[in-house]
Amino acid sequence: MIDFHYAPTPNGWKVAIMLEECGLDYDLKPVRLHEGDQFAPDFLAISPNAKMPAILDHAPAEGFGDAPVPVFESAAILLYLAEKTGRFAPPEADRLARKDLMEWLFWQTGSQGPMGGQLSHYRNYAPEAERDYGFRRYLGEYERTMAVLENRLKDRDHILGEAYSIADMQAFPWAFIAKPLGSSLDRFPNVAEWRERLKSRPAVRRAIDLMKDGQNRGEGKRTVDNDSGTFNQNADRLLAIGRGEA
Ligand SMILES: N[C@@H](CCC(=O)N[C@@H](CS)C(=O)NCC(=O)O)C(=O)O
Repeated sequence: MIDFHYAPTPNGWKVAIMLEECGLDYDLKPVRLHEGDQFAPDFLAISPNAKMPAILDHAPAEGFGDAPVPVFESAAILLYLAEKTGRFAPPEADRLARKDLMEWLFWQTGSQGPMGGQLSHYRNYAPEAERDYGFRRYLGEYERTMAVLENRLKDRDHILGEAYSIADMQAFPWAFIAKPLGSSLDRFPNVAEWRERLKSRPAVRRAIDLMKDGQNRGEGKRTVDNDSGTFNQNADRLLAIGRGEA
């Protein structure tokens, strides 16, 4: 059994998609980000970055030892699960395809994800008075990454080519929410088609519907202006936790 520490956000969906695609049994452990669950010692032991998604695999594959295996960072989790199941990643022996896979996982982790995340913050949650420059800056950066994806998907159905893989699962959620981010896929038709292709997969739909009612949006949306407990990660807090003071 796999404990799946999850909140219904694009980063959470990446792992939900893989678990659903593989039909793996998982025990859903909701992380209530506005309640500060990400700072609980038990959670930090699994995810020292104090962010979800994270997993705890109680039945790891041979070679991982006897204790349950914790994994944090979405791309690392997807790779771990791909290796565990032998699915949705090119085989180790295909060195070139493996290299491609690593490139696109790192690209998402280092470029598309952080730009989308900051765009989301400025568009949806930043103090009203301070939104403008941050929004424009990250919209441009996010759309730049969409252009990279657009070019990659020219003449390809999926990021690695023919085969659907964890590289697609990693990048899809941030393209899926282009509109709520204040962007649009109109200029990126290859991305728009790929998004539809993935969205039509039953496993992807189950994943993006997981705990849908718990999404931070609509009426009652928590923002920096109305909720001091949300979006409140900082160095002081983590250092205090490290000293055992919090
Ligand atoms: N690079 C990380 C990003 C994870 C991340 O940013 N998670 C957010 C939710 S989408 C989180 O847990 N935020 C809690 C907080 O900032 O307090 C990954 O891909 O796993």
